[in-house]
Amino acid sequence: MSPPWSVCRLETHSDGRGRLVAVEAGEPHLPFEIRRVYYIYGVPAGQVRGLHAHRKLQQLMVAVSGGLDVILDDGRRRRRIRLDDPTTALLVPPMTWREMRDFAPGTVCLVLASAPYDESDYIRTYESFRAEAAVLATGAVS
Ligand code: T46
Repeated sequence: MSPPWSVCRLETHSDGRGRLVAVEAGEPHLPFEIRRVYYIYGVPAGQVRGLHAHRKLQQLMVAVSGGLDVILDDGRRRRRIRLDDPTTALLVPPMTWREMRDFAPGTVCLVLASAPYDESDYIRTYESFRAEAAVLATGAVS
């Protein structure tokens, strides 16, 4: 069974003036309406971000500059994905534990999100995440 997250290639418009990438609602790699945009930058060497999951939020992540490792875990599988190309987008579905590590100097990570910021959507410990994911998995087969 394939993991619930996915990596896709964004179309680049290149000409003598440089390159442009557009992300537009309705495209297959963006299965949600964008309700929020934020970006992460200025991450000191060795710092780790994330370390949480979201109950409902969907996000599309792009390293528009530099690179970082995103570790994703759905409670059964764990994968480490290097984002270091502004034409590569990572779709992170709900109920996915994420950790962001090994930021290169100068990294800017753009995130498109399906909902406004909501602290109650966060699961902040891995143990709680595993427990909630297990309950959902049980519900799915019964
Ligand atoms: C995620 C990963 C990829 C806001 O006020 N509004 C916002 O939209 C966000 C995202 C954060 N904040 C505040 C909350 C904290 O006081 O900014 C501060 C840092 O947020 P946080 O510690 O959650 O940052 P990360 O990098 O650990 O996680 C963020 C997102 O929160 C999260 O949804 O998936 O990036």
